[in-house]
Amino acid sequence: MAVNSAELSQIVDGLSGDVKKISPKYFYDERGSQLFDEITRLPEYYLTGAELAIMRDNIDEICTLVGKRASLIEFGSGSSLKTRVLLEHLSELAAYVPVDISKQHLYAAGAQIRDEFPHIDVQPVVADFTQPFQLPSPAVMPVRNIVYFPGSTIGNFEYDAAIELLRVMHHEAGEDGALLIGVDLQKDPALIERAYNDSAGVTAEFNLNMLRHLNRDYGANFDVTEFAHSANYDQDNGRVVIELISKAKQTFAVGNTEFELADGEAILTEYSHKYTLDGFAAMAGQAGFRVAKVWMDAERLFSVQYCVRL
Ligand code: AVJ
Repeated sequence: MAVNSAELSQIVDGLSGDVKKISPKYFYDERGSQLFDEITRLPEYYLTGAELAIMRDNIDEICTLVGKRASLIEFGSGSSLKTRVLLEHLSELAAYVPVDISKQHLYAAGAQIRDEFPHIDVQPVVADFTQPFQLPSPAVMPVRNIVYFPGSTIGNFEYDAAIELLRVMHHEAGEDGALLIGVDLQKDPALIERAYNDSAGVTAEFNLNMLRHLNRDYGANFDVTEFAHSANYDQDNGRVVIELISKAKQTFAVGNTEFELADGEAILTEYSHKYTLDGFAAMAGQAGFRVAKVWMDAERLFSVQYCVRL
């Protein structure tokens, strides 16, 4: 496979600063996507179960807010159960528009949705959803656009980038549009940390797999056995900090660029932000949204929020 040079320089840049980091997007090769699926089924990973329960328990009210003949625009390729709950219950949907940068992943997921829901007009869009993109024109003219962003994936973005992404959503929602978004909530740090340090070690595998991905597809030479998984909740900043910790002083290369790591030095691979209701509302407000409705599970672990334009 030819190395994508824009991505390669992104990786080298991230490793060249004071704090070494690699974007979480490099978790998701084929094995990484499988491991993430496994994570969503772990007993400690409360997010997926809580969000699915919220969707099921409130689906009638959600459908009433979305209304008839909406176009559902999912940011991400949408192979999840949560999406299926929505598609099963929304009536007279004008179109379902999953948006993802990975064409292969998107088309495979799209074909499966078409199979399961033959009456739905599925219109996949290959695009980097952090930048504005062109929406398709379905046969049925949509009454409104509903942007769907489940999973608390917003948590991967730092404050400014999250607002920027919410602004793209605001733009794609258009005049009478809205945003339906999954948002993980701040809670007992021990509970959060357990979700990212599961006893079966799947999250550790997921984190380490990023190095194998870089070795295979980006000409890196990481010795994976020389790294350890680490995930700590930083309560002051309301985020889980996920890192790969070097077990020794070592060197590695990515393409032609060499790097040094001290014993115990970290490579940051992911932030997973957790929000208060007020904190998320303020952020949404910065992007032109008003939170019109919040649904939560009984334990208030997770939220699904319906945001309309200010
Ligand atoms: C896909 C970004 C929502 O932050 O919980 C899970 C990714 N990383 N375990 C999250 C993840 C480690 C996940 N998101």
